[in-house]
Amino acid sequence: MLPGAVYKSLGLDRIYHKVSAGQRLDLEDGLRLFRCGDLVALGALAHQVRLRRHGRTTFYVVNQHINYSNVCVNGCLFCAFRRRKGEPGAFELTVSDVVAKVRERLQDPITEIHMVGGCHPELRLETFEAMLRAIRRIRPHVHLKAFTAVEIAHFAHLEGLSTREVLLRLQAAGLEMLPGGGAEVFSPRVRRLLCPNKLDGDGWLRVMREAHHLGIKSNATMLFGHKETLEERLEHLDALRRLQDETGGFVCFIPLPFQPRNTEVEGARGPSGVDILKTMAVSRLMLDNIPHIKAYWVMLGVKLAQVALHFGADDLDGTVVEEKIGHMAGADSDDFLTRETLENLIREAGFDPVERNCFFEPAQASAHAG
Ligand code: V47
Repeated sequence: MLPGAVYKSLGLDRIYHKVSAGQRLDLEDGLRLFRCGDLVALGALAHQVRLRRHGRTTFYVVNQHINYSNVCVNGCLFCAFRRRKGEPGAFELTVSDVVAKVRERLQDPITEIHMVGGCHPELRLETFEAMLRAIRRIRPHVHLKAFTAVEIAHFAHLEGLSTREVLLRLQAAGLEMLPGGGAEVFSPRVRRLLCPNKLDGDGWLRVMREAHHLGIKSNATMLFGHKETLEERLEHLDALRRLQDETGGFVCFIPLPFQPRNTEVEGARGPSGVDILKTMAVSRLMLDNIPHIKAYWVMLGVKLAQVALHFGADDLDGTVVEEKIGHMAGADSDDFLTRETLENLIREAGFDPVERNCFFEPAQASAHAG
């Protein structure tokens, strides 16, 4: 970290002392950090916290993304992935299509399958149970991270069940973790503008609380750089921090920079590089109870993701393969990275690569076997 005098000159004296003492920052501190003109000083503060927690370790995962469908009833303006049923470009996979995708990569040492889709108007819960069971049969050791809190609430609505009942059924079929998507920004103002039909912020947090109480860990995201204010970003982080105090179920936080192409968000160009790095650093500093911060290379681009490892992030996500949500919105990153590329990127940035599973435990040889 830079000398205390630097932070004093920036008016960040109090924050510097709080961070050094491991004390919690409040929303006003967060705003001061966002408004700090010295990006390197801000990054150094977050980097100190990152080094304290993880040393020079940077995590990555060998994973596979599967999108079972992009058909969605919600119509969120920021989403370039969604289609109405029957619209050109709409797709939905059957259980055997999903099995075929898993089989295609059976020779790869994958430890995590990340499966999400849109809020499909007809697909039934039993289809999703069948998908999970089928994957489990052919890859018995892989960890299944699937369905956002928004999808869980949608399944519950279609089935006339509670979200807790849906979670229990999916857990019995093999679901181990929920990905962090669908959180966007919790602000009701922004949700009214961009995704009025989607599960609201309180609903998202409620499903996550239920999942955590059932022993299903999850990640959390924040989509930023569209219509939200800095205060709304900080309120979002604070809501996650409060739930985490209660449940301890969040494993990793993922700030997602908005990709504007092919979306219907007027006048939004997505965040600048400086804004992305600031948001990464502020997230690390505010979320004192969430262990990991992910620089998701798909949305950041590989180059900025590498730099973000010096701004509080300790994870690069994974090999991915066939990512659609970011790429359909214009993300110009590659489709996938090999394990070797990920390790080289991490080493070149000055860190020690460690392969993890979805819970951030060291990847096990047994998972590689199947
Ligand atoms: O929920 C949608 C976001 C999310 C755009 O949990 C967009 O490990 C940018 O949640 N520009 C899906 N973002 C991705 C996601 C995720 C990815 C990797 C790992 C994990 C994890 C979770 O992408 C959506 C939405 O918030 N999104 N459209 C867009 N135009």
